Amino acid sequence: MKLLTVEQKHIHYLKRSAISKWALVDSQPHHHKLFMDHKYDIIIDHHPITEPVKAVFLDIREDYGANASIMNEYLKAAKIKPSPKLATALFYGIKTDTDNFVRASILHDMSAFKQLYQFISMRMLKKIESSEMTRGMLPKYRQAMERLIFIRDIAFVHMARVEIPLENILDDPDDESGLETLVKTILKGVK
Ligand SMILES: [Mn+2]
Repeated sequence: MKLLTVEQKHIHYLKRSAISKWALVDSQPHHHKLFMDHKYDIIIDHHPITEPVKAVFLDIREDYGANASIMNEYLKAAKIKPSPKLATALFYGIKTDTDNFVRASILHDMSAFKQLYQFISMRMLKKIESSEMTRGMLPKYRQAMERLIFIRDIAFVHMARVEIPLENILDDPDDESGLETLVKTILKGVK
């Protein structure tokens, strides 16, 4: 987010009255309690539909491994050439969401990946990929592993105050293989 200079605000700090259209991307209202009490104008997602979803414009494609692949098709249909930043962000989104193409339903993702490749900034991509873990973060990870407890098959870690953004620890918090992602992220950083 920092490298791509994407400005983001927590939903708590949004002035609701100043927003005329609500869009939800890569998720569905019942996925999080903060998402539930809105009427959405747009919902674009690729997660399986497990509960009825309503929006003025609804586009849920379960056969896409990455939401970024769907977004790429919108750009293509509108004949918009993505900027290097946008292309790199979508490209990285496809890489991580398909776990470098080892997850199911990747056909559409491969074609989006191929199309975006010509527009990306390799320098920026390399920077993003190597920024996932820094030396300074390792002690926190060690602490996390030491504090890890299991309650049935759910892993819990209480970290008190942490300065590392949570998305650095868990790529996709609603991912069922969250623990696997966590361990993999650590191994990736340590190698
Ligand atoms: Mn996704």
